[in-house]
Amino acid sequence: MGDQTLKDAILSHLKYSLGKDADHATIYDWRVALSLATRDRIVDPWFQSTRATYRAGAKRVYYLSMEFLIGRLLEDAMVNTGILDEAKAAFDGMGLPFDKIIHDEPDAALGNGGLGRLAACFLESLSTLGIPAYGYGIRYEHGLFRQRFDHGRQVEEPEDWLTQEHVWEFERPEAAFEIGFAGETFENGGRTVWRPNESVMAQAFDTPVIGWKGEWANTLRLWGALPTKVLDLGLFNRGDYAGAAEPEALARTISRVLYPDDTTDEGKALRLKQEYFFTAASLRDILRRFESEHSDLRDLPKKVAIQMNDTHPAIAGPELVRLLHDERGLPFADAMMVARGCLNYTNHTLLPEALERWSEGLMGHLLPRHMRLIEMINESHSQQYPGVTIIEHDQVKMGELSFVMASKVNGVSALHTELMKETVFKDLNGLHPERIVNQTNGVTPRRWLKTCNPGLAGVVTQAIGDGWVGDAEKLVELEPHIADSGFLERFTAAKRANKETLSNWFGTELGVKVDPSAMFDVQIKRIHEYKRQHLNILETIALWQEMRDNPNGDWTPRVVVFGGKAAPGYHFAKDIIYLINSVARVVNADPITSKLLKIVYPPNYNVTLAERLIPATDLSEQISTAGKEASGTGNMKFALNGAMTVGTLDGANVEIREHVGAENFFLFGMTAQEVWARREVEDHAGQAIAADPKLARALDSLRNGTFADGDHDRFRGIADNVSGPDYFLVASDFSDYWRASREADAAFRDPARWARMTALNTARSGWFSSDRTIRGYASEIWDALPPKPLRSIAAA
Ligand code: BZD
Repeated sequence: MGDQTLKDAILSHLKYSLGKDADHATIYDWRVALSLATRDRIVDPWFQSTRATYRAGAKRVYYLSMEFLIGRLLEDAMVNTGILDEAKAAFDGMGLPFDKIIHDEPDAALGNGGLGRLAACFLESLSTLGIPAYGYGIRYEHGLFRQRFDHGRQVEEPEDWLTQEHVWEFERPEAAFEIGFAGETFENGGRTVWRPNESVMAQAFDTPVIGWKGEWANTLRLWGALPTKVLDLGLFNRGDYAGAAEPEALARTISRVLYPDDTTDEGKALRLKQEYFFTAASLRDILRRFESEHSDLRDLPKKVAIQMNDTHPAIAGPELVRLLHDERGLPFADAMMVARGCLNYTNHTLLPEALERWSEGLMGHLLPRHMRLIEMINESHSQQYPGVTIIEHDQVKMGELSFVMASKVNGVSALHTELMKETVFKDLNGLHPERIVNQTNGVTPRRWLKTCNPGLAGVVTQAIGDGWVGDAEKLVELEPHIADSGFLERFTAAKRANKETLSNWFGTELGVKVDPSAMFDVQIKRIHEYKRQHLNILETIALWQEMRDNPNGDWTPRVVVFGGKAAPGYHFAKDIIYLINSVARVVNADPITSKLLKIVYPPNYNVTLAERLIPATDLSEQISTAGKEASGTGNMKFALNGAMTVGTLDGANVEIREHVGAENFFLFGMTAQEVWARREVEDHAGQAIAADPKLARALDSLRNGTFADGDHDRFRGIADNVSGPDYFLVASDFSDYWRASREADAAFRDPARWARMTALNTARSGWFSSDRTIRGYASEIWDALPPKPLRSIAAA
């Protein structure tokens, strides 16, 4: 490296790492060469970070998560190391298409949605703040499925990001642990010994995660499953080739695929194996590192903070007790104290069907020693605090187990944390009132403003300098500029340019022609009943019907955009997708409304698509039934990028509204308390429909075949649900949603007012930076500090 220019480094990698000469290099070759040249700039700060941590004897934070939804890494890494402009200039100079090269990178979708993306933002913020940390997870060969539409219906296809070499990772064959399952336990010399009868190797793959300004890098360590025994030579020699390869295939299954469901707890044995596999390997690694520096295990909580991202790594409680008590001989009570001193738990949902429970039978079979330890944990807790049990109806409740084994338990927004105390953890909170704390989620402003929206980021930087990138709360300095019409014009022009780019993309990629001056109204997230995409499409149908009645009315033209995947087994969610696509087909072909309304549903929503859509959005849809969305993080990304929100008082919407000002947020709908009361009203849906003819007509169109080639039954399920049980209160919130949407329309028709409101959203969203969230975890949960002051932070 040395003084080599970036261009030289790229050409050198092209030649010596890829064995290609510039005349024959493909886009892929250039992308890999650029990635390797960028990676080289990360390795030194990475080593220095490790050394600084070691030298300071600093406490390390370990973030255990089944999911890291990291997306593409190249552009973000170039932005954080400050080489983006130089890289672009190098490729421009060689006459090569820089954008195309960057967009060649596969999107690493090692997660389902918000929970996984939050983990990725946290890793970046931990590095930006210089807090020594490791992310631990699974190196899935196949991430979240690829979504395609076949005549409007979702089709799932396997995702295969690892068929190309993953250039960011370093394989660590020496960092491997044997992980056992099943078998038996016995007593030996006063200690319990677990002898598994099945095992796999967990092997580490490390990806450095560089922080803003390239000063600190932490490690994302993902475990891949390998067989302990590669080939059964005996079987092979007897000609049984399939049988001979079986151990390898079986072992690899554990890290083969990401479970694509984030709503229901399926309770499958392979899932429990995955959870134990990565948790056990991570704990082994954590103890190995601790023991190489320290001798007294009772000091573990001073040097180690472990965050369990939801209950997926909840087996960490019993496993850590096992490692300390069975394997290292600490008395059980001491092992419990040490384990609890290290562990913390974040809850991400109150939905009862998503709360993990494992049958005692399965747990006892796959992890016999852990099942016994869970019983002991349960006994010791209920002796001290009668009234709560971790095991109920032959099931282990992983939320309760995590709670009991954690020093701190946190929710992810103020409302969610309060509801946790009142509902799922009411009894435990009564016994341990100091344990639950709130840490409202955040998003990294590097990826979610600077990188994804360079136009708007440039306008912001021109006004207030670039200090906001490392300290997003500085965005409030934009407020005085909002009185300046020149600033507002530039702000609006940046949004307009993004909308033009997106319109072109809709045209070329999806064949839908949209008008960039229309309001871009976007709902992107997993498809769920509680997120209520069906409320959105019903309102869109009603709007279309009203527009047709009066095409010369004073309408605000809209482009309604949806993005999101449904879990493969979630039939109602798949019906919603089918409905949206069917409505889009009819509406987009209607000559009467063609200048007023378009519906676009690009398939395969992922991090990369979010980066494309969010900068071009005028109106962000955050319309979940109050009390159901733990936080939301998309809502924050939109506000940061100068979109207005139409939303309920749910999750972090509440805090976003407080920050940006009630007058800059389109609020509608019932509160969580009103939702509970409304469900008690007999025929609440029928009453709401009778009171709103627009809703009645929209529902009729689902039953009369308008969107189904005359097939009256195709969408009857959705119509009947909304008219009947309507647990998520689509009907009851419809009229108020309509009102708020028309208020948004009116505001949009006043461009000066709209510009002011959207700029205020950006100016006042800095608090939703994941840097602020991580500072909260560091001081209130982990007691972790950066070992050395970073220049970028000191300057901020
Ligand atoms: O976590 C989400 C919540 O629904 C959001 O409200 C919140 O903002 C984010 C981050 O805190 N939860 C998930 O994304 N959950 C999952 O993805 C998931 C995955 C596997 C199993 C269960 C849930």
